Formats: sequence, C-alpha cells, structure tokens
Amino acid sequence: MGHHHNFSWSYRKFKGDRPMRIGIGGPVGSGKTALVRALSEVLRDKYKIGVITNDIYTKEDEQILKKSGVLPSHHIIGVETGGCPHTAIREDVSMNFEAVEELTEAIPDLHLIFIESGGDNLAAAFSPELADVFLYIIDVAQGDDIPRKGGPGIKQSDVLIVNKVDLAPHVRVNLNTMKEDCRKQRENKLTVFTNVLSGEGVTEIAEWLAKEYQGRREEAKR
Ligand SMILES: Nc1nc2c(ncn2[C@@H]2O[C@H](COP(=O)(O)OP(=O)(O)OP(=O)(O)O)[C@@H](O)[C@H]2O)c(=O)[nH]1
Ligand SMILES: [Mg+2]
Repeated sequence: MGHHHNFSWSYRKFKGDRPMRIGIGGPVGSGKTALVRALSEVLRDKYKIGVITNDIYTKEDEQILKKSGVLPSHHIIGVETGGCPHTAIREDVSMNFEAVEELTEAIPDLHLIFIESGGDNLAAAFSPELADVFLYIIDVAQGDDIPRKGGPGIKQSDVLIVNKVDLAPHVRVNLNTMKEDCRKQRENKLTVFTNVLSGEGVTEIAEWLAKEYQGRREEAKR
C-alpha cells in the first residue's frame, strides 16, 4: 500500500452498524502488541475481531500476532508506515482505512478492529475519524514521571493503561505515585494498571470495551 492514492472515505460516527475501531497508541515497546494479543484472547469468543498493525519499517508485529495463533491469519493486516508513524494514524490515515476496508470485506459480521500504532512519542494521537475509541499504553519502566509529562494520550485517551507493573520494584518506581499522578491528569476517565503478560488488569479493559460497544449499538437502535 503506497502513500499516495485517491482513496475516498466518508467519515461516519460509529453507531453499531460497522466494526468499532479501537486505536492503541503508546511509546515504542510499552506493550501494544502484547495488549492486542491479550485482549483478543479474552474477547474472541464473543466478538469477531480484526487487527491492523502499524509498523515503521517492518511488518514484525503482524508476524508476531499471526504466529501467536490468537486469531485467524486473515484477521490480521500489517501496514508499513515509513518514517512518520504518527502521520499514518492522524494526518493521512488512508493506508489504515484501506486495511479497515479489506478486513470488513474479508470477514462478515466483524465487530471490533484493533489498530495498533507504530511506537511513537508522547505527542502521538489517533484521528477521531480513524479510531472510535482510543487506548493509550505506557509502561512503568519508562519512569514514574511519565504521567506528569502529559500529552494527548495520557490526558485524553478513553483508557490509559500503565503496563509492566511487575517491573516496578526492579526500576524503583512507586506505583502509588503513578496512580495519583494519573488521577490528576485524567479526572474521571479510566486508568488501568496491568501486567498484560500475566493477564492482570486485562479483563477490566475488555469489559470496558464490551460495554462501550454494546452501549453504542443500543444507542443507535433508539
Ligand atoms: N515484564 C513485562 N514485560 C512485558 C509486559 N508487556 C509486554 N512486555 C514485553 O515488552 C516487550 C515489548 O512488548 P510489545 O508488545 O512488543 O510492545 P509494543 O508496544 O507493541 O512495541 P512496538 O510495537 O515495537 O512499539 C516484549 O518483550 C513483551 O514481552 C508486561 O506487562 N510485563
Ligand atoms: Mg508492537
């Protein structure tokens, strides 16, 4: 999929009549792919799930997810974004929309599409046209001052995920400080502390997503 083409997409707010698109952003290595895998495991019995991975130079994440066997191979599409990973999820989302289209055509009755961004910095965020909901994942090993630094992911994401809590003692991070800082940045919005490898916290995120999906579908019927 090249950068320049005339792909037209008319934006429609999610009303339960198409797959709900879930953007997953966060710095390099914070656990985005591991989260997609863990959430898919929890949600796949009830929902039909597709995944789009944005990688900067490779299709590594697509390969990892396919090898894991968590979803059928044709449910996973890799997008290679080139040097500017944030452009592909914010300014020029055409490559991602093509992948959305491809998944929607290939899989009848698709419910959810996870869109993993290429690992980026704290300033990255999804275009609201691309993502109906926005999950942002950081990890404790990046330091407990990260929540205080702010940015759209930390402040405005629908769910902020603070991953790798198992590493906190090894990197001398105080989780209570991080919890308090997140609370200050986000007012009433959800923050979940996780170890996505062991599954800690994953159910809470899955339940939030399921509720959001059902809620919007019911709203549309009214
Ligand atoms: N200890 C620990 N390691 C984790 C956890 N979650 C992910 N990891 C590990 O962290 C590394 C990076 O995880 P990924 O899921 O690849 O992170 P990512 O955000 O997708 O990385 P990029 O796509 O390269 O930006 C992997 O080696 C994971 O196994 C966790 O909760 N605890
Ligand atoms: Mg990844």
